[in-house]
Amino acid sequence: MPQNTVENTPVTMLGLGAMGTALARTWLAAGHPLTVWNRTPARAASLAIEGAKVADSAAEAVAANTLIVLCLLDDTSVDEVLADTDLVDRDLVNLTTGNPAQARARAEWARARGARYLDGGIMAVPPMIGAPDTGGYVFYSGSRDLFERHQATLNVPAGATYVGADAGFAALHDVALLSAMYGMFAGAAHAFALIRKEDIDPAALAPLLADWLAAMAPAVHQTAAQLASGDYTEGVVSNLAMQVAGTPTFLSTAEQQGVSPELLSPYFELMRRRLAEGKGEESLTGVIDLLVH
Ligand code: FVH
Repeated sequence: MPQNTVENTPVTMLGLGAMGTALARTWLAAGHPLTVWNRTPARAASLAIEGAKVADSAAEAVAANTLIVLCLLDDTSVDEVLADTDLVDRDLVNLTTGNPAQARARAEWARARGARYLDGGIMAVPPMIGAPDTGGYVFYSGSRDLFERHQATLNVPAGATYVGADAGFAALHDVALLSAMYGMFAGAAHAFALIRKEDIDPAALAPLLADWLAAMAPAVHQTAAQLASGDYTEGVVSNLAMQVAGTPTFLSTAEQQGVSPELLSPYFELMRRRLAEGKGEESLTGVIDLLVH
């Protein structure tokens, strides 16, 4: 096994889309010898000028280095790109977005081909790569040994956060956080819709929304504590009964403003179901139990 340091670990990068190119550029800038390959060769041109070696095939790129990073469109493209490569004794780090089952299957697939495997979930958009102050990072799961061996190199584009030996955990954390993000976007969309036809500047609402969401976000810590203790009434300030009593106000306001309640209604329905189970003194944590089959 070669001695790897952040200064000199050579990296092979497969996939030079928006994200792959951003990742590759940080390794080049940090002085890592870099070999790249992309299905459409033109996308490698700027990296070649910056010092990357451009391989003629994925097989040639995989043969060039031990550490192979993939950032492709989806799991199918990973299959296609690696089909004719020799992965024996390679360290495969797959940053292609996928679901947990795909990650676990890919880990087995890699093991069967003689490779070590780490899966990754990128919590960043391309401009956040190589920009530590922007808060981007990458979840990793799979072989802990592999993570520790390459941690310094993986830290170059964005903070590397290991979340477990189960190869599916990076994808699961990724999807969990992004799901919460979509819930937030859904709430914000409803809020903007409510003021859409009024003489209220969306630019004036935006900072109020951002501050309010930031103020409410720490509530997830109480949710986690309640899930751990099993007592969903612990420390409750605004109980479920009170919150359900308030839902008609939200629905009537939506109606008055000519706004569809379709983003809010499913959540309100779950709150009502939990209340109907006699859990009025709880927080909203009980909704989680209704979601899990
Ligand atoms: N960009 C983003 O904001 C998000 C942030 C979070 C993580 N995602 C995931 O990163 C993966 C790559 O995303 P990307 O932004 O680089 O995507 P594209 O710019 O569309 O590039 C796609 C690359 O995949 C290659 N590719 C697609 N299909 C195939 C195939 N069948 N065989 C070989 N390569 C394939 C494509 O090649 P080309 O079109 O240039 O020839 C690009 O290199 C992704 O999982 C995001 O979910 C990004």
